[in-house]
Order: sequence, then structure tokens, then C-alpha cells
Amino acid sequence: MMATDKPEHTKPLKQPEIPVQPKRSPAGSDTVVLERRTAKVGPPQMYQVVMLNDDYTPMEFVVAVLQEFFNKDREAATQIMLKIHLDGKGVCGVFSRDVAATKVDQVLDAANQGGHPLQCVSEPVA
Ligand code: TYC
Repeated sequence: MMATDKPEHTKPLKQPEIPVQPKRSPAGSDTVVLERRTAKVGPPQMYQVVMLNDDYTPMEFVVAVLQEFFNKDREAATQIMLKIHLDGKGVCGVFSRDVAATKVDQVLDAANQGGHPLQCVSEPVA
């Protein structure tokens, strides 16, 4: 079996990069130069929860999971389930890192409870 990376939600958070300012001491000058160091903080990285197809989990179970944990109505849940069934995978929603990790846990717990092999992962949105 191929070695796989750690699950995305267990990796440390990326810190904003603070540019390092060169230290300048002008020769023969007693002027003090104050340099502003600004952390450029962008919007937080978002994560999509992606559900994977398999041959065994009942369609109805997937629809119920999408309704319960992703707040989809029955029609939207059915569309997403069919997309996964046909394409092999599909996005259930986009969340902050912690919320996405919680959704993955909820889906996997429900699948285990029901005895289904349903799999789902979270991945950073480009
Ligand atoms: N392929 C499954 C079936 O035919 C249905 C299914 C859909 C399973 C989506 C998983 O994420 C999934 N019963």
C-alpha cells in the first residue's frame, strides 16, 4: 500500500509570513530608523468536505447524512449523492478547518454506527 500523508485536519496551521526587514545602520549617522513590521494576514484557509463513492453504502443513507450534517434539503442532498455516485466524489460543503474536521468525524461516526464503508475527507480549497 502507498504511504499516505497525514489527514489535513491534523496538520499544524500555517502562520502568516512576516517579512524580515534588513537591519541598516548608516555609517556615521546617529539617526534612529524605525521600521514598521506588518503581518499581512489574509482570509483564513477554507476546507471542503469531500465525500467518496463506494459500492455498498445505501443511497438513502448518504442522502440522510447530507441532510443531517450538511443542512441540505432532500432535493439538494439527492443531487449531491447522485453526483458522488456518478463521478466518484463530491463536495458536501466548505468550512473553516475545525468545522470541516468535525463534519468529517460526524460522517465517519454515523457510517461506522450504520456499518457502512462511507468515506469522507477534508481538503484545503485552493
Ligand atoms: N454507490 C452507492 C450505491 O450505489 C451510493 C453512494 C453514493 C455511496 C455516494 C457513497 O458517497 C456515496 N449504493
